[in-house]
Amino acid sequence: KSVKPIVISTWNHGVAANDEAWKILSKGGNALDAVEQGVRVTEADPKNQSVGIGGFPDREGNVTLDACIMDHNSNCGAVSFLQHIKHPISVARKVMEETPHVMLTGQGALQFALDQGFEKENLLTPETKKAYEEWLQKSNYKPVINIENHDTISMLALDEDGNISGACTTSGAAWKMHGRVGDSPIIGAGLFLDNEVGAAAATGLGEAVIRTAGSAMVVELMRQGKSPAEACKEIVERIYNKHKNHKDMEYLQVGFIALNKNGEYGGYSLRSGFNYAVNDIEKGNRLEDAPFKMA
Ligand code: SD4
Repeated sequence: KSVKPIVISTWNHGVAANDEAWKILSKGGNALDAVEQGVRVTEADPKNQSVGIGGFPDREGNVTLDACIMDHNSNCGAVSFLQHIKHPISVARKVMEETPHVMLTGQGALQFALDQGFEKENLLTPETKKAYEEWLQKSNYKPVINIENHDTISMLALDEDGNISGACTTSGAAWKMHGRVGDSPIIGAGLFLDNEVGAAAATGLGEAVIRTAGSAMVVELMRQGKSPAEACKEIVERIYNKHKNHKDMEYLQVGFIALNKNGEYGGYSLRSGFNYAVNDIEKGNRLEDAPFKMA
């Protein structure tokens, strides 16, 4: 064991999630356990309105969750359009470890989760129910930059053995169409890693991240020699160029975080307001503002 561990995750809620991940990494534990346990903190927080319990519902009042997880052997698991289960990340891990598949969706994902012993819960809190009822009065669908639509937690970790894992979990865009799946459960879009190179993860408007295979491209740029920060910036520039005349541009926000095998990390977003939490041995757990292209 010779590598200095590090964990990075998206947004303010990353600080508490990193603390949990660090308990594992600092004791020589593995990155896969660290990222799963880390993002479970955010999933379980009913006050967080974009992940797990307490996430904003879709247009019909259903909370539907997306998540994926990936390890250093390129094993991966995902669930999408999953209802009634508070910890989709752990269901995703079970898909990875207990099935011949990578992704289960909707009813099938729920059935699998129940078979695995997960409990069915009501994920709509009094607060999100009230917000939904207020939203219903106008039923206006327009994503809001950096606010409720853009608070997925993505986490990347490097452990003492030099292995990388990543996790991504979200309730997706608030007031989305029933059945809509974003980038977050899609390996290559919301999350990607290659243990020879590094890892990347996304937050923001999932449609734009899927169109550009965002996280996979960030990892590929790092393979070609870019630093994590440079790679994130180049993909955000590409997303901007592809979308500058697109109808989504008005409310487009995307942000990426990346981590390489040497423990170097970085992030970049299209618009201001994106931050990420980083924890390592030297500087402890802190929030950093990502550089961005436009205000
Ligand atoms: C999605 N990417 O479902 C997610 C939303 C998000 O931060 O990232 N919020 O499109």
